[in-house]
Amino acid sequence: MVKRRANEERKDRKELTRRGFLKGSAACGAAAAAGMFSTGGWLAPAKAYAGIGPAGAEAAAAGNEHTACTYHQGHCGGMCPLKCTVRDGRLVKVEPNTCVDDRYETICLKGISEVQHIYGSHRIQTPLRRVGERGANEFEPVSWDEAYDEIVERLTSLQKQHGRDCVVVGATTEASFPFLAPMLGAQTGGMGGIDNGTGNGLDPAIGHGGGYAYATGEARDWVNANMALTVGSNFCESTLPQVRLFFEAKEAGAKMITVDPHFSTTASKSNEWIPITPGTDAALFLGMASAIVDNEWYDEAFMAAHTAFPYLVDTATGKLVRDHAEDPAAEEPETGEQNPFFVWDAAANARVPYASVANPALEGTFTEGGTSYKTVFTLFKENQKPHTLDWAAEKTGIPAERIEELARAYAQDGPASIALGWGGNDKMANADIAGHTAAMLAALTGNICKPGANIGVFVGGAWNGYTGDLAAWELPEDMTSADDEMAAYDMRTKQNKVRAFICCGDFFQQHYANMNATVEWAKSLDFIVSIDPYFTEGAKWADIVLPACTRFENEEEVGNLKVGYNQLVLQNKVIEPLFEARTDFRIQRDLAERLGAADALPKDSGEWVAAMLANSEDPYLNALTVDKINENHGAYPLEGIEVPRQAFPDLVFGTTSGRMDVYYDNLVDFGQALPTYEDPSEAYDGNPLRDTYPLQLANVRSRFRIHNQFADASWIQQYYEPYVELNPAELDARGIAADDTVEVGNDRGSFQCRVKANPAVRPGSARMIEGASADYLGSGNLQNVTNDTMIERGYELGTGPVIPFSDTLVQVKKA
Ligand SMILES: Nc1nc2c(c(=O)[nH]1)N[C@H]1C(S)=C(S)[C@@H](COP(=O)(O)OP(=O)(O)OC[C@H]3O[C@@H](n4cnc5c(=O)[nH]c(N)nc54)[C@H](O)[C@@H]3O)O[C@H]1N2
Ligand SMILES: Nc1nc2c(c(=O)[nH]1)N[C@H]1C(S)=C(S)[C@@H](COP(=O)(O)OP(=O)(O)OC[C@H]3O[C@@H](n4cnc5c(=O)[nH]c(N)nc54)[C@H](O)[C@@H]3O)O[C@H]1N2
Ligand SMILES: [Mo]
Repeated sequence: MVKRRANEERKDRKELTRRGFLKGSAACGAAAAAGMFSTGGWLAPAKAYAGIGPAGAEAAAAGNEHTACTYHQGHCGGMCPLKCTVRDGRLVKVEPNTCVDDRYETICLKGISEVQHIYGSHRIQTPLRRVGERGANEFEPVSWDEAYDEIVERLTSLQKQHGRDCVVVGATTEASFPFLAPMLGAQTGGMGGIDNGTGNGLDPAIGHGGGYAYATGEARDWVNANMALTVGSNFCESTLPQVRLFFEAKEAGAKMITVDPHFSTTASKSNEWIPITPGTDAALFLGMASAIVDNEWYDEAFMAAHTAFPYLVDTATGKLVRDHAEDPAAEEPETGEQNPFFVWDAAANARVPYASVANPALEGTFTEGGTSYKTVFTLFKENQKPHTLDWAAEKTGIPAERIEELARAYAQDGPASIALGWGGNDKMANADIAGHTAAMLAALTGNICKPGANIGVFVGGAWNGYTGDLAAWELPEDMTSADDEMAAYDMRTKQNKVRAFICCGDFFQQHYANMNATVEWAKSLDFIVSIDPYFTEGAKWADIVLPACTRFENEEEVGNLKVGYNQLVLQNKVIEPLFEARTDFRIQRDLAERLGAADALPKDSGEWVAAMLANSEDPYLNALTVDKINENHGAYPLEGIEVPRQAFPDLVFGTTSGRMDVYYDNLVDFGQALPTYEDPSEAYDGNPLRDTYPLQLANVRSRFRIHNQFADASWIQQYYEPYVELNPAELDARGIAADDTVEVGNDRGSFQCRVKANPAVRPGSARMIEGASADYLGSGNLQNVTNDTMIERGYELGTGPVIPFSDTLVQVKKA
């Protein structure tokens, strides 16, 4: 099954630096492209293009051309099912698939451009071994056998010395490595600190998104809303495959309002754009809450029946009153049924378990047996006192009347949805407070889990649509990954046992702020492996670099099966692996053979995919087969998707008490049991650091990239190459001209790149699309300047602190 290649084969290879090596390959790729087709050619239907004259038709008939289906990248929420045309072994055309129904037939510029990008200049062509200093970026090509031998030898000896869990396998979303950490007994590093800022505050009140603020419904539901209020998301770029849903809602009469410091694409497509001071989303929501409370626009019946507002709090401790003290040794926290919360029964003038009265007191201070209680709503009203409309206006820069009218419309004109983001305020240290306050707004008004009224991040679709319960491959019991000693972001600064890191994707660039700190740590590790189709920034610190396949390449007919937006998508072989690339599955399988773990893994990816279906507990899925999915062109609808998915339609939430648990008594010591405004950690007005570094640097996503991907998609580069954007007034003030090369810096570090003048960017901020490695910038990397302060409160939150990438102040100077 695994073809072993003699080491000798590689001996005659000239040693090359990585740069030299990639350059050579780029020239090769370009020549091949020029020889194969013109850009006019790929636009024509593949068969017709091949068939200019009868000779082409013959070629097609002779089997030189075929189509095959796969899926595309998933991190943009796409996972678009693609129909690919291959001619003479080369991918020549990528089209939307004809599969489920035309609502799911999507493709974007990134998908189309793969005919060029998979042959791009940064593809790694062969395994590489570091020859120079760590980070000197000097590598020699080696054979797979040499690479594997070195990996196994180094990992085994490190594990003998320091324990099995001295290894971390860090896999990004796009990489597929479910077997590697278990078979090594390695830690996984988690995806800690990313996209969890707002969710940390929102989810405990709803129990839906596991700390990630996934919306309680789909964007398809916006058509039912009277207003969809987007705050901190640029859906029209960050969910390109479903952007149609935004316009359908707008045409159906939903008022699309976007709150964003910058005139984003989504703002420009909305009915209204409301500019806001960066990092102050919590202040906007708190101001809205005050307007709702002061004007009594709230929904008392909903609050009494479905939220924690009537629950009693012991005023001495700030803790919610429950039936009995929880057993600290208990594995699972007790539910509200097992250990009830209490409310005040006015008729009986006594505290009673919450489920026992229909009309508990919403407000009041009560005393019983010497203990004084207040309801959550009473405490909330007290806590709102400083959060007045005028205060909110001052913080956010949004006029008080506008905040008040927004609150009124949200509460009174419903149904209304709030669309939060992962890319805006989420990347500020105070994001949880905004999430918590957003939950308050829904709890006050009942704008939740009914048509037109949902809340959370709608970006992606795959994260709030139907999920599909594919079976995981069962590994032997003793084959499990190790407990994570700490989150990966803490490994740089806190004592730990990690000696080796396997990066599947670019963990080092993408999962840490403050690159210089990351690099120092990377240099101190004993062994680093990078596995990726492309040569990443993090690969520069690796000892061994392995070339992975893209979605289009496979050794086998069937590669993988995933859940995309409301459908199953199958990865079929489109072309043979390019260069010497191997699939993620094969790399794991090869390593398993060397580690004596092969029997535990599927023997090939076909067996793996078949088991995902056959072993699923869902009868709809286990009745499916690969053949059946392929009869439907490699994509298959999940069950019930005609109706948009709705979380908690019966208003029984996934919380401890089953209601919206809006009071967080685990945060009493931080003064955040109820949302209380705090500034971001660095990028706030009035920070003295602003005298030196006056600009906040917003990190955003764009339709031209997926994080660090598509940097070497040269067709896309014609429209976008990495730059920082500033308002023209900020450029003038610095004597910088558009397109100049600038240095962006602060005390953590600096980088250089070109600058664009853009009046859509808010004065006082700079904006940059995250993800470009130093190879595409003048020098350095965006991550050199980003803020890696992890605030103390964060460690009390469900998914730990958020990395505040955009909570960053910089100065921009002409380079
Ligand atoms: N400064 C700053 N940093 C940020 C952010 C920010 O706003 N600012 N945003 C953060 C956010 S929100 C996120 S989610 C992360 C995302 O960052 P990642 O989690 O790193 O992103 P992904 O897109 O999942 O992974 C992309 C990597 O996987 C590789 N890849 C693609 N397909 C495959 C495959 O089949 N096999 C293998 N082995 N590799 C493959 C790609 O070449 C690429 O290197 O970045 C975070 N980093
Ligand atoms: N094409 C594409 N799509 C993607 C991705 C990609 O890389 N490319 N990445 C995916 C991933 S992992 C993620 S996390 C999502 C993120 O998706 P989104 O949450 O939509 O994030 P962004 O696209 O970065 O847009 C963030 C918006 O918030 C605004 N903003 C910045 N600071 C603030 C603030 O303080 N308050 C408010 N109200 N707004 C602010 C920015 O100007 C920007 O318009 O996108 C996903 N989709
Ligand atoms: Mo993300």
